[in-house]
Amino acid sequence: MPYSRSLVGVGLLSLMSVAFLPSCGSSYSSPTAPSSPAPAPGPAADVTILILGMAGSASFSPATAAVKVGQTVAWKNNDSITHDIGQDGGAFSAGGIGPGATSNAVKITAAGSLGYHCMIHPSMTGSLSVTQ
Ligand SMILES: [Cu+2]
Repeated sequence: MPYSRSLVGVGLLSLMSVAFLPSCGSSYSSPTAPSSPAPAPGPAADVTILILGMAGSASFSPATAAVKVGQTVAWKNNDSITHDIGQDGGAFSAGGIGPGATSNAVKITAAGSLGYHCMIHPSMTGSLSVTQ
């Protein structure tokens, strides 16, 4: 006498606690971005030379820049890679200049023709024609 008995419906009433707690992050208080003034660009140099790319003696504009003793010179890198400007004799260095950046202003203290080049790409050459 088969007597099958199906126990159906032992409902496990999982009482899901449906607590709609108001999410406490509803206030969009963006972190107060202190609108700090943009970092002051360094003092503008008297003469700014553009770095155009690795083009030998045409890497800089102007290729020969006229400078007076006591003036400052900076290089603005219009290329897409970093350059590092140094005087041929090591008298000055503008340091590494990232793409789009402008070097620190370098003060020129002696008259004459000062050749410089890129320390990374020595084929990039330029010069300063420094007069009193
Ligand atoms: Cu370079």
